[in-house]
Amino acid sequence: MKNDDPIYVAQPTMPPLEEFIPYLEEMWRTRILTNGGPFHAKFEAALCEYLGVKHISLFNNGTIALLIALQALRVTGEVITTPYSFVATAHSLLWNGIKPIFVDIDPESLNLDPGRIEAAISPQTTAILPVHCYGHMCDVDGIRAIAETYGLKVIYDAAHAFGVRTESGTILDYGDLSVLSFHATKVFNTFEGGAIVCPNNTIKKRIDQLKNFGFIDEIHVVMPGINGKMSEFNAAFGLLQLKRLDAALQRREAIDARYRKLLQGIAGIRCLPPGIEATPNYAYFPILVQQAYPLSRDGLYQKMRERNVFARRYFYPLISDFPMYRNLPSAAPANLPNAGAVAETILCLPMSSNLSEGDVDRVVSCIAD
Ligand code: T4K
Repeated sequence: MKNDDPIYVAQPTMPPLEEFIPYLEEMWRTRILTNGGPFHAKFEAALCEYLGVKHISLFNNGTIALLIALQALRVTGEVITTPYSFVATAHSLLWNGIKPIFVDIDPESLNLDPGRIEAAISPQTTAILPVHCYGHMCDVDGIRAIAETYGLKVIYDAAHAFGVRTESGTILDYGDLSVLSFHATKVFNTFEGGAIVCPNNTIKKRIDQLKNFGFIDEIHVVMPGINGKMSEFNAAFGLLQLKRLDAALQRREAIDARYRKLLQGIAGIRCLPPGIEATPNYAYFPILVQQAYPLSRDGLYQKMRERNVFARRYFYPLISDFPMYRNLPSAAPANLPNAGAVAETILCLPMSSNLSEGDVDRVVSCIAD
């Protein structure tokens, strides 16, 4: 990379083009392009094995997967969720005619604070939709305890959490369902894509029907489904991507370590502490720009842009500040002080397996000089 080439917050990991050609040739030969073809079946099986889960249903993106996860569990009424996420999290509720109830985050983990959930539960509450933000594990035990007490479903938005593991196994086993995103900007990408991790075959079957218009065979439609299918192109690409994933994750770990080392001691810059998960995925590298730093967060963001380094303010504004949410009582800033404070100071630095040490040094020099 030339010294002044742009550095973006994310950049997809991709295999050498020539390795994908045989997969394309196979698709040209069979002319099976979608609707659950051979690459789709192989990719589902390979993902189950890689992630250590029993059942998975592939999707065309993470947002449709979220919509269908809520449909699959027949979630209605009110759902407790975090304001500190990508807007798709709450949009999936509105698209299902569900009222989001925003609950504040824990200031350290930046995930939904279980200690505040109980006060937000009403007779209409049917589920909790937490996010493993930046791939950092939620307080899954705290959330489970509340869900069990009140008989609520739990759907984890695990869009950032591909490959994250606890001491005992995958993070994707918590809750009733977990939803993944394979968008280009994610740790693992299939261009666009997503998935729902399901605990058993019964729910997987329902999900598979919901994403295929509600068909159960050629002539019977039993529910108002949607088109959420992943194409053969995306599935084949995913299959190939899995081969290099471990190397990409190792690279991310090294970049994370370099950032932490170089940013240490810069007054007013705070790195987020590592999460509680045993195997992180280093999906993002967020910093908090605090008062002791000579520039505001937005000042630093601008300065970096001028040097062709494109950090991003994930997640500012809060979801609860967008027009379709801000009139909800739970969206009031006074209800969400931790999320509000973090949204004002957060900056996600470039993070991808393609970054060189020189790139990381260039990013840090924008902050340090
Ligand atoms: N839940 C959560 C918690 C999520 O974070 C997301 C998505 C979802 C649900 C929904 O999943 P999907 O339906 O997307 O599968 C990006 C992504 O579009 C979005 O997937 C992601 N979260 C969100 C956090 O970030 P933008 O609008 O910031 O992306 P964009 O296009 O500005 O890309 C950022 C940078 O990445 C670009 O400046 C350059 C680089 N880039 C991007 C693309 C698309 C590339 O190098 N190549 C590319 O193809 O939303």
